[in-house]
Amino acid sequence: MKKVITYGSFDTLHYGHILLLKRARELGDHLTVALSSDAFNLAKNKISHFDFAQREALLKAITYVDDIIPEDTWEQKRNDVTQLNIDIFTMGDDWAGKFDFLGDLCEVIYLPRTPRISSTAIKNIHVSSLA
Ligand code: C2G
Repeated sequence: MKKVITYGSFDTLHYGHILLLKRARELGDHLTVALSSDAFNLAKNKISHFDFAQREALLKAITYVDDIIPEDTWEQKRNDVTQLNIDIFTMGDDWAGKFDFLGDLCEVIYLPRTPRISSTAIKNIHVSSLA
């Protein structure tokens, strides 16, 4: 069984995330998502709109996601890949090159990021414009 892992906050879940998760799952037979904890989001200078439990509940509803673990630190990736017997590490290509150091443990694949959609853009949509 080819195991895939990916990391992120997945705040205000949107189709860019869904496409990423779909493509990640299609790289193998099993996809683990390491979901950023609220504390780690702060370490990334991000305040997520939804807390970990809410973001986790949304991810659990996605057929492409087989397992979810917390992401608490930048440094946990090597241990995760080893402990979970991961074959492929994948991220959107806005991270291209940043995780090549995992290349001795597993395949590292960067997937095309979906343009024009982001959690930040969604959070900036003013309620009035939705009226
Ligand atoms: N993504 C995408 N297209 C978008 C937005 C995001 O493909 N329009 C991808 C990102 O490239 C990332 C994943 O969706 O692979 C999750 O995005 P974020 O939640 O923004 O993750 P990020 O804050 O980049 O956290 O240790 C790694 C970090 O936890 C990554």
